Amino acid sequence: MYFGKSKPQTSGRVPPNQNVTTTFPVLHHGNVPYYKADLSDWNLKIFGLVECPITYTFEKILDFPSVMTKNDIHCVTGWSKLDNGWEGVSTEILTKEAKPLAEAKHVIIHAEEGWTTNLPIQDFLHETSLVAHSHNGNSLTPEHGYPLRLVVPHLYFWKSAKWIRAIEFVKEDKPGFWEKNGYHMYGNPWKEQRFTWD
Ligand SMILES: Nc1nc2c(c(=O)[nH]1)N[C@H]1C(S)=C(S)[C@@H](COP(=O)(O)O)O[C@H]1N2
Ligand SMILES: [Mo]
Repeated sequence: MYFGKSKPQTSGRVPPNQNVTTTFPVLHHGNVPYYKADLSDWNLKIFGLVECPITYTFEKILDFPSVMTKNDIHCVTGWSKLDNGWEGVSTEILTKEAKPLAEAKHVIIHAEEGWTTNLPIQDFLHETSLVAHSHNGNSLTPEHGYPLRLVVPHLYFWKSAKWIRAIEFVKEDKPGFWEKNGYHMYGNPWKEQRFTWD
């Protein structure tokens, strides 16, 4: 039972100054990459402060135990999209074989065209963080990050890099593409950490 609230399913789920959309907007800087059908021109490198740097093919990514999650995403430009179903690999499982060193405190995600974003290691390895190859039961479309994107639902969605190609473990935090352009180094949507000065 609920008492006159028109949207009980969204109450408490939408961060301040966000509007729920049922569409899936496409947002990025740069060009959408296209790959060969067999993805032989794609790989994912894990490097930096790790004991065993490693490069994975897409086939190998699919060999990892798969996770399915459902979550809400919040874009810094003001839209939120609820109940996204993702399938992929947990970030912790993905990077375990590389053995991140104790000095590693931050992660830089490298995407196509040199686009980067930064986040603390505990947010990258958070239990709800994953690299996803599917959204709502379908393979990612090129516009939404095919073949693999990061999904970190507890931070603003710009941290969820599309077209990821490398994960770098580092000691010091370093601003990525949007962060150099004034976006917040952390990006907690519940605290409205949109810009550096927030
Ligand atoms: N490689 C890359 N990933 C990116 C971006 C980008 O410019 N390049 N933009 C981010 C931003 S600002 C948002 S809101 C989301 C949008 O994801 P979508 O286009 O799948 O909705 O992707 C994020 N990931
Ligand atoms: Mo965004």
